[in-house]
Order: sequence, then structure tokens, then C-alpha cells
Amino acid sequence: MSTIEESRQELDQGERFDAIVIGAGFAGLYALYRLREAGLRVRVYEAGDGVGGTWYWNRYPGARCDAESLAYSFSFSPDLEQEWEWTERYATQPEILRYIEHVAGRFDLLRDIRLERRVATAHYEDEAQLWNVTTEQGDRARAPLCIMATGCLSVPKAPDVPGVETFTGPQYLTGLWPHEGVDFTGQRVGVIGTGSSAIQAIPVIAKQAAQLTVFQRTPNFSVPAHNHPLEDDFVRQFKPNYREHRRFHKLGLAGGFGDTEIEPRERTPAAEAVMALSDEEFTEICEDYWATGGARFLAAIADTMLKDEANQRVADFVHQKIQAIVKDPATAEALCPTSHPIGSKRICVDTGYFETYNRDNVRLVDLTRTPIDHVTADGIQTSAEHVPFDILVLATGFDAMTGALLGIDIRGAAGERLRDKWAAGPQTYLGLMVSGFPNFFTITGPGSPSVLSNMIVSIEQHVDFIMDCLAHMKAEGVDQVDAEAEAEAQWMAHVSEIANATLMPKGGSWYLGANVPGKPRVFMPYAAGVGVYREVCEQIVADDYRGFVFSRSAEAG
Ligand code: N01
Repeated sequence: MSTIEESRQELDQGERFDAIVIGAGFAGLYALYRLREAGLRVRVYEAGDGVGGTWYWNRYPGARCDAESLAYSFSFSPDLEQEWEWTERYATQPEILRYIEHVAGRFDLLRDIRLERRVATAHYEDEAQLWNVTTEQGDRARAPLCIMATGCLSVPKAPDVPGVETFTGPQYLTGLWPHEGVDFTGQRVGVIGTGSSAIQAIPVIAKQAAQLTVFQRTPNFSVPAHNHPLEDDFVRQFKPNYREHRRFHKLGLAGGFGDTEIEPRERTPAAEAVMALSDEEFTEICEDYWATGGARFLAAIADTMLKDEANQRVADFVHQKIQAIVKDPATAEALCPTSHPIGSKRICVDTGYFETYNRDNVRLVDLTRTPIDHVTADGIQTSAEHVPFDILVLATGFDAMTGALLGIDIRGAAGERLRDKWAAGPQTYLGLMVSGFPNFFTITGPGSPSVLSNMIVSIEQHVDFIMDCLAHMKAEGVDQVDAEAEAEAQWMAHVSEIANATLMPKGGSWYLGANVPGKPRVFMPYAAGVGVYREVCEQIVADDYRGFVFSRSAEAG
């Protein structure tokens, strides 16, 4: 065959890279940075027309991170963390997106990213031992290494409300919010859902809209954010200690999603077992955490997620807070979550959420009493009434953790489909690899701490693990890595055992896939914490990459 013919065939098969990364959010950007630093030629595909992933799509009013800005940021560059100035305790979506864009520019990442490319297939070619990736837009690329940086909450759940397609006014999904924003001035608005997204959006929409009706199926626990502008003095004193803070975040020693007090400290205070506390002590600790604000409230009492009694006591405390804030007793009662343990659905962090129900233009419809019958052309028909409105907001959640992976036709060795392999729920080794899918890594995949952690801490740990693994392979003269099926099965059994030792699986949450009809019920995140998980990973590496199997491709010789 002529050389021209050979190169044409090669072009048809796709341009050759050393690694293909799918997704350009925090995970994809850091993976690209590290892979390029290691001298690899990388192609990144991203569906959006900009970088940012979750923070590119979730532009709904009030969107901000519930991990504190000083902790929810990259740690890999000490210069970056010293240079960047966060303006608020909890950063807004636009500020986080600006940060991500700044990182992409500062480290010259954009030149390897192809935007507006939605990956359709990723197939492993047994003979060539390469991943062959195609996009819906017609791109083709091949590489020995394929890294999924597709995010845990990146695929909005299809709205499963009867008649939603018959609504004639504008309707918006919080997870796919229009870039130009939505003006609610003078409008009657209906919001379905009361998860984190809705709890952030509702207070902001209420201030603009003429009338807001919230349709609530399950009330949620929410803790005040007590957000505020970051003071210069505080930041100036915090920044010299940044390295120590990061070390604690990585070890999981700091409470919540990362402590950001001026001086880092090894443990959050209190955190005592509930049985050891008198009523006064219990209340004092909870009040202290409530006044501090944020998701770390769940760390106030050590056995909150372990014992029903402790959990109930903490839940009662929050109920009292809701009842004290919301003036109408019937609305307050409807807003008190009683059907799941606190923390078993992701705790929400809000700014004036419960207070919003004291406004004259806001009304709560409790769907447990009067369920939605169907959406009409101009509102919602419940079992009791027709509620008219002009704009419908669907804050109905995500096909979490597996949605983005299974949305792509992924096939491993011998053409095995990921969708078939995961038909009864995700199977991974450490949330990092899938047995039978060589040289294929998932960043913060199911089976890793992922959504139960500060995502950036977990992303950096996974990417660093992959890079160490690649360096190990180079040193050993091998170029293929896979997970052993037995190691994978044992890991998933362990993930489930850890979850079952807590109250987490009792929530019927998206952690379990319970929010998506027909999705297998498997508790997906690893609930032992980032510190324990990191130690497990380090021990596995020390045991010569126990559970991983390495080989040499024909190309490597
Ligand atoms: O989604 P959710 P989300 N009829 O699944 C309701 C992260 N996040 O986008 O509980 C009526 O929590 C559903 O009701 P129910 C964070 O990890 C982070 O709010 O199924 N209602 C529920 O109330 C979070 O946990 C941040 O009974 C229906 C709501 O819709 C995750 O994203 C901000 C319904 C969905 O809540 C997901 O949060 C935002 C139906 N047919 C999000 N279908 C921060 O960092 C669904 N619902 C701050």
C-alpha cells in the first residue's frame, strides 16, 4: 500500500493523540494540564461552547457553590491561589466560571480543547489497543488513553411530570439555564422541585416575580449559608496558611467541604456523640454551627449519619428553626422534612430560603397532600385546583453520576458495552477504572467519594493518581492497564458496606439513583471520606498497584 493510501486510511480512522479527555470542567482542565506537563499530546472534547462544565450550564438565578470559595479552588498552583481574589465566602456561578476561564487562559489550555463537540462513541479497538472516539459533529480521534471528565451532575433528569410538553409559556431547566438569563419581572412563576438548585433559585426569583408558586414533593433540610463578602484582612491572614489548609483538605481533616478559618485546625470542634450530651450542650453546639452556617452543620454532632436517635435530634433542631422562621404554621409544617434522615439527601445551603415563604407573593403547594395531576397549557392542575402561571421552572435534578457516562456509547475490550456491564448499577474499581475497559479512567466516578466531597479535592486526587499510574507504567515498560474483575467486585461490595453502615441509603436520594425511574438502586459514592479513600489508594499503590493488571501492547513491543 502506498504511503498516501496509508495516511488517508489513518485520517479516516481519526487523528492520533496520546490521550483523549472528555469534558472541560474542573476535571478535564486539570487532566489536560497534567497530561501536557508529562509531554503527552492531548485532545479534549467539550459539549459546551465554553469551558466550565457544571458551572457553564447551571446559570440559574442564585446559583453558587456550597463549598467555600477559598476551599473550592485548584490547589495545584500555589501562585494561582495567591493571585486569585475571591470576593465572597461562597462564590457565585459567574465568579466560578470566571475563575475557570482564567485558569484555562493562564495555563494556555484552550488550544487543545475542541468546544461544541458532544462525544457520541468511545470504542476500544482490541487489535490496535487504542480508544476510538467520535463526536456528534463528525470528529474522530484515536489514543491509547481515554479519560472521562464528564462530571457527576451534568445530565439533567428528563422532566417526568405529566403534560409538561403541553405548557405554552417558557419553561426552563435549572441545569440548562439560558445564557442570556430570564427576566421574571411582573411574571407569575411556577417552580417544581425543592432540592439545592430550587432552594438557591427560589429566594431570587421571588424578589422579581409578581407571584411565585413552589410545587414541593419532598421538603429538604437546609442550613443558612451566612454568605458575606470576604474581607481583605481575613484573606491576607488566610493566604499565608494556604498550603496547610490544602493539606488538611486532602486528608479530609477539615470539616464540611474544607475549613477556611484563618489558622487551619486539624478537627472541627464539638463533634461529640449525641448520647454524651445534655440538652443544653446539644443545643449550644447546634446553635454554634447554625450561626456559622454552611454544610459543615452536619459535622456538629459526630453520630448524625450513624444513629437514628442522633439524626432525629439534629433533625428536630432544624424543624424548630424552620418553625421559628416561617410565620404561617401550616406552611412551616409542610417545609419540615420528616420522610428522610437529615444528610441522607444532600444537605442544602441557602440564603433566605425559608424566609421567602413569609412574602405575600410566594405560596407553597404541598404535593404530598395535593399531587400534580398534569401540567396544562398555562399552569398546573393538582388534585385540588388549577394553579395558573406564565413561566415554568423545572428544578427537577440530574441523572447523577452515571448519566453522562452512559449517555455515550462506550465499549471496552471485545466490544463490551458499558451500558450492559452497568445494567444492574455501576461497577468500578475505586471509581477510577472499569474492568474490561483498558486504559480508560473515570475522574470522580461512581465508587469514589466524589459528590460526598469537595469536588476539586477529589478531582485533583484522581488526576494525580492517574498521572502516577502512567509514570509507573512508563518506568515498567508497559502501556496497558486494566482493573481486575475480582478487585472491582470486592471494591463495590466495600462501597456498599460502608454506605450501609450509615443512614445515607435511607434517603431515597439521587446518591442511590432513586430519583430516576427505572435506574438501578445502588449507593454510588464512597462514604468513608476523602482521607480514608486517599489512604486506600496509597496502600494499593504501595502494594504494587493491587487490583490493577498491566501489560504491554504490540506497539510497545
Ligand atoms: O436536584 P435534586 P438539584 N414532581 O435532585 C423534585 C448539586 N447542587 O438540582 O425529592 C415533583 O436535589 C424532587 O422531589 P423529590 C447538589 O449536590 C449543588 O436541586 O424527588 N417534584 C426534588 O425536590 C445537589 O444535591 C449546588 O420528591 C419533582 C427536586 O425536584 C444536586 O446538585 C447547587 C419531580 C430535585 O432536587 C442536585 O440538586 C445546586 C416530579 N416529577 C445543585 N421530579 C451547590 O453547590 C423531581 N422533583 C450549592
